[in-house]
Amino acid sequence: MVNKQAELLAALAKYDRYLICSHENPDPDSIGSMLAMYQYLRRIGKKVWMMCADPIPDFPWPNMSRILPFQDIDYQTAIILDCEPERTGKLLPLIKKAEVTINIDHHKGNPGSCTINYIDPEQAATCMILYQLFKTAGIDLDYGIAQPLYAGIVGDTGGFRHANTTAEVFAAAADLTTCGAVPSVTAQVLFESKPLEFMQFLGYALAKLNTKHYRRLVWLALAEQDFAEFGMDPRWCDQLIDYVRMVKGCEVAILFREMAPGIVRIGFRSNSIDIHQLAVHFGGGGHLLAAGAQMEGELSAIVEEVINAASKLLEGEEL
Ligand SMILES: [Mn+2]
Repeated sequence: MVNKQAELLAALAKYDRYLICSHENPDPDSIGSMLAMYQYLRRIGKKVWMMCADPIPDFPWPNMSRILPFQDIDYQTAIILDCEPERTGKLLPLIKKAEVTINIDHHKGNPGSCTINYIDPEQAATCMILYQLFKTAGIDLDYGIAQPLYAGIVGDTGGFRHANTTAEVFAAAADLTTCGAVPSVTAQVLFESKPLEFMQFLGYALAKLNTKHYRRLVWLALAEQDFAEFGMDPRWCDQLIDYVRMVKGCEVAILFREMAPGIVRIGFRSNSIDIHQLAVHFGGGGHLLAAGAQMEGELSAIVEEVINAASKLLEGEEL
């Protein structure tokens, strides 16, 4: 990866006008990697824009207000972080206008279709890749870089709880804390800042938990109407999967969200079983233990189909 880092650092030094973007429905890793890359490029004297297809959460990290909604700009080089270009939503036509495209990601299955591709599925977060890159670059990691990188790592490891939490992750987190990242504030912002309305909706949703195979398979299915009754936007409820997987004995956790009539987004999580193959089977992708897919049709029919496939997986049968 050392040659790859050198190639990447050379590309970041070479051009003048950069567009930094990430996936739809931004999460702490996508936002953290954008902010850190923004700060790095500004520091080496570049003109930089950050853009996101969807509204961003109100994290109190530096430069958050500089993440722009979609607009046409005149730039040279697109940096796509934490996803492949096809997952950037309505930014894709703008990315296609780039002279050069740089892709930095840790998602398994990213085809690496950009001019320069740095895809490392072994890494817990895109922020881990950037951390290593900036260490190689030998720059001073100030608060403006350390805090968003730390937050991205906390986000993608579920607060250092998921299977991707390695000694390397802790070493990076310790170094970033030395550089100014604040663990207590990060945890509070990411995990303990839920609107009251969300907590009340959570109570309603958790009553709908379903299980099979002696609770080894746990799922939650929410219809568009369920979200509407509580004034919830289903796009911001992906975190419900974390509650599904909390059930004791759960090996496969699945969250079904009806985003719009007939459009169902499915999240898969596991601590030990390759649920990536399940997501791929239904046209999605992601990581070995955290993946997703989107299907069209009637919610109950989709739930039945996916739960049947998950059952087969748990019984060791072919999908
Ligand atoms: Mn990520």
